[in-house]
Amino acid sequence: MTILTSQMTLFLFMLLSITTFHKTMCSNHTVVQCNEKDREILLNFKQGIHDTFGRISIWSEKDCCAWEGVHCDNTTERVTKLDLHLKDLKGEMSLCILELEFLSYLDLSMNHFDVISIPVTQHNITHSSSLFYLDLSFNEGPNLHMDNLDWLSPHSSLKYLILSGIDLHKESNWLQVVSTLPSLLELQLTDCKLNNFMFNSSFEYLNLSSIVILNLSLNNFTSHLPNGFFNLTKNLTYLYLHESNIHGEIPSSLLNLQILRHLDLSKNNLQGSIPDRIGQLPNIQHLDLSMNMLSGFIPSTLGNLSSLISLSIGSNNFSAEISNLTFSKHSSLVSLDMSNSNVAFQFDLDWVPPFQLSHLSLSNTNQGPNFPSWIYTQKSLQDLDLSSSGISFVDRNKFSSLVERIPNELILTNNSIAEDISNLTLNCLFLRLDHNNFTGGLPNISPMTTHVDVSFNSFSGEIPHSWKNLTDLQYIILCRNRLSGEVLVHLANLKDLRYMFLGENEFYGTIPTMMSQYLQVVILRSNQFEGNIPPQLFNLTSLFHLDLAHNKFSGSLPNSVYNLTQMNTNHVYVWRPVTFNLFTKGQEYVYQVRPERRTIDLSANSLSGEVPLELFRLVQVQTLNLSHNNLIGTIPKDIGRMKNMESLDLSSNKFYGEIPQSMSLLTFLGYLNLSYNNFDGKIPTGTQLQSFNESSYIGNPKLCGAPVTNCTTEEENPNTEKPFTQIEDEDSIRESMYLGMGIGFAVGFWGISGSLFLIRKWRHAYFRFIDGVGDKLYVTLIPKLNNFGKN
Ligand SMILES: *[C@@H]1O[C@H](CO)[C@@H](O)[C@H](O)[C@H]1NC(C)=O
Ligand SMILES: *[C@@H]1O[C@H](CO)[C@@H](O)[C@H](O)[C@H]1NC(C)=O
Ligand SMILES: *[C@@H]1O[C@H](CO)[C@@H](O)[C@H](O)[C@H]1NC(C)=O
Ligand SMILES: *[C@@H]1O[C@H](CO)[C@@H](O)[C@H](O)[C@H]1NC(C)=O
Ligand SMILES: *[C@@H]1O[C@H](CO)[C@@H](O)[C@H](O)[C@H]1NC(C)=O
Ligand SMILES: *[C@@H]1O[C@H](CO)[C@@H](O)[C@H](O)[C@H]1NC(C)=O
Ligand SMILES: *[C@@H]1O[C@H](CO)[C@@H](O)[C@H](O)[C@H]1NC(C)=O
Ligand SMILES: *[C@@H]1O[C@H](CO)[C@@H](O)[C@H](O)[C@H]1NC(C)=O
Ligand SMILES: *[C@@H]1O[C@H](CO)[C@@H](O)[C@H](O)[C@H]1NC(C)=O
Ligand SMILES: *[C@@H]1O[C@H](CO)[C@@H](O)[C@H](O)[C@H]1NC(C)=O
Ligand SMILES: *[C@@H]1O[C@H](CO)[C@@H](O)[C@H](O)[C@H]1NC(C)=O
Ligand SMILES: CC(=O)N[C@H]1CO[C@H](CO)[C@@H](O)[C@@H]1O
Repeated sequence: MTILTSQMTLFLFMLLSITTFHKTMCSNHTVVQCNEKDREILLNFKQGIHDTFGRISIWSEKDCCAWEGVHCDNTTERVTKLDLHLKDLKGEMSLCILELEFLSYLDLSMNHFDVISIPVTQHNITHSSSLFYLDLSFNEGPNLHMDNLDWLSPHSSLKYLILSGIDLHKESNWLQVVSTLPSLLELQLTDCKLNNFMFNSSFEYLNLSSIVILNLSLNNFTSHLPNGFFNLTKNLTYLYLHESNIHGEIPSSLLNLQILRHLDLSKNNLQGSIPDRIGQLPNIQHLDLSMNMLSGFIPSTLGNLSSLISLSIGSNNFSAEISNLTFSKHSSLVSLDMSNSNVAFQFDLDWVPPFQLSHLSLSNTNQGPNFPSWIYTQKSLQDLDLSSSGISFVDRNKFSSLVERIPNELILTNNSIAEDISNLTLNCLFLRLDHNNFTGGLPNISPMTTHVDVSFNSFSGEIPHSWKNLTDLQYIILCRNRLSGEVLVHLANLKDLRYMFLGENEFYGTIPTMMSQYLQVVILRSNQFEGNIPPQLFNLTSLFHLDLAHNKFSGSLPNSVYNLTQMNTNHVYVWRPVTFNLFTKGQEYVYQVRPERRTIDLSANSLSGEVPLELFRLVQVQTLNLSHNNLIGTIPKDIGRMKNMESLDLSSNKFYGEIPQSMSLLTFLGYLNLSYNNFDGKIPTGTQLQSFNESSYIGNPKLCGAPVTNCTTEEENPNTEKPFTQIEDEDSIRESMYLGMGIGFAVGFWGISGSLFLIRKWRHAYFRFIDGVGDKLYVTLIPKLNNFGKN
């Protein structure tokens, strides 16, 4: 195993240290004193570093062997190991550090270094290097690059070389360089912008036969894999080539790799069919061919791979049938992902598989209308994803006990299940039952639950007692049900809540003054909430989407609205965006929650009083809808600074005064509605404000200028009643939603892409999520990440 190999080395290393330690104790040696030359090199290295958190501030005292991350040999007193991973270091990573004569282990990974410098002296290091472990990976500097890898040549003892995340696109000979390292066991060059596999030159002379672990995922090869390439890598056991823009067919030399255990070719452009010879990979345990363009039949020889632990072949173009026979020998299978495929599943109704899965995804496949009965036999499922699989009917008892058992992730999104599950207690951490036909009360959920989405069902009644103490809950999505009660009283206790989607239910009550400080999204749209909007709501520094529309809120807007700092800064961190479709009066519109689209929608309430001018200083807001209230105010000149504004609706209020010339600076404005107010003066001319049609301005009798016609005559406005009709309002909502919608926005709701791993913040979130999934971790692309932490 990946983890074993590197761990064993670590173990040996420690064993060595312990023995030397023992020896010194016997000879009553005094404390190790650091070698003066080594000390100087370390101090040199430190010079370029910004140690923002003071993690290596101790690096100045006399004895460098006692410094953070530095390890010396007890007898020779020379520096042998430098481990500074995850120390928040920034600045320059100077490879002068490799001049440490006895350095055998160097780990500078997972910091924020933004430049690497390679001193010329690197190329003529005279001592024979004993460096066997070198990890510079996952530093987050935007411009971390190396022109070439020539500096590696003195380090011929290297066994582990991990440079993931460093831009190596200028190094076209990377393969040649690494082939000069005769002991190399593990090579990780993920996300190095490699664009070349030396396809056109000959590679037969390369010596890659020592490599056991090869990870070249997340590069951009834009080509096929050279056919005989894997004839050179006879010891290859772990191969990761995920998302690397590889074209062509699966090369036949790959199927000669007799000891291959992990093979990940997912998210490429592979074509052709899976060769029959795949059945001759006797040791394969993890096979991931998902998200390619493979077609044809799924070979029956796949059934011979009796060592398989995880199989992922979804999102291809197979036109195949799969029967219980395909899996007859897969008694070790733990993870199966066949999502997004047209494969016809021909399992006998009474089939009892030879395996017990912990992870199963059959989303976007054709399973229904009955829940697949073989899944009921799986007693150790941790994750189950059956979204969009056409299921309508379940065996009530078997279904209940299955879903209650699942501890991690349960996704049944977008089926037609119409059960009453109010008696169940679901123990999963991630729960998605949205877009079904569940009825009755909400089920009980575990106090550890972090994500709940039960939107678009027919759940009714109040929030169950078990939902009132969910201290870990971060995402609660209850939209479009028939739920009622004073929900906010309970949610106010959830200190970690980020997303709160309660729209389109029958909830009532007021907004409490204390709410989670982490709230990013608050959607209370279309309920019966009432009372004032407490100033504290505008004090939530992470909030970027606030939708209180269509309730009965009253009172005025507090000045503290400017404290919505997230509406004002242009960088937002969000776990993931959310998009869903709303059907209103037979029409569908897309409702988007994404951080680039800062939204304030307070429309169709009974808000009154003066609108604080601060509202128009929230420069990042893209959608502002205050329509259908009784708000008074003018549009200040400041509005010209709201440069990102795409949709502005102030209609049916009591705004007055002139439309400032500066409004013409809002070049992204795609929807404008100022109708039915008391604006006066002339609409600024020669600007795009003329590109909106008259309906944007109608109902302001004193407003002049194109596109308003008849504006010289003082219009009578006998009817002071607001011309507010439900239909008109919904039309305008729909329009304003459409506008400014990004093209190609297709981030799946809970979709987790491999590139997640590159972004530290996300990586941690993902690992938390994946924790306990065990083997799923292996199929993912970076076996290195937790080498020394896990297993
Ligand atoms: C010897 O080395 C080990 C491991 O590096 C260390 O823990 C120990 O303190 C050292 N012993 C002395 C006497 O310095
Ligand atoms: C080590 O040597 C010093 C003197 O050189 C002595 O005082 C001390 O007791 C010795 N310690 C041990 C553990 O033998
Ligand atoms: C290393 O090479 C550089 C030029 O490449 C030369 O100037 C320098 O003297 C050499 N250093 C040693 C220690 O040989
Ligand atoms: C390949 O692996 C075997 C078994 O671990 C080992 O004996 C052999 O030396 C390796 N080959 C190379 C070229 O490292
Ligand atoms: C990959 O490389 C091709 C050309 O070599 C380029 O057109 C494409 O944009 C690159 N893709 C990415 C994701 O960088
Ligand atoms: C790879 O090796 C196999 C068997 O050892 C051989 O048949 C094939 O011709 C080789 N392919 C290339 C391109 O060298
Ligand atoms: C849900 O049930 C209602 C009536 O009970 C039915 O009209 C509707 O079509 C069902 N929806 C789905 C998605 O099954
Ligand atoms: C829930 O449990 C109660 C008591 O055990 C039972 O009377 C009721 O029928 C159950 N409801 C459903 C929908 O199973
Ligand atoms: C809520 O959780 C806390 C801490 O876990 C516990 O002390 C308290 O009893 C729980 N309250 C309810 C109503 O379950
Ligand atoms: C808003 O937050 C600030 C600082 O966290 C605090 O001083 C202030 O009292 C808060 N305002 C309200 C209305 O809670
Ligand atoms: C706005 O935030 C600032 C700084 O956090 C705080 O001092 C101030 O009290 C807040 N204003 C209101 C009205 O909460
Ligand atoms: C247990 C079981 O259902 N076995 C069936 C698997 O498929 C073959 C071929 O369709 C049947 O003959 C077995 O009875």
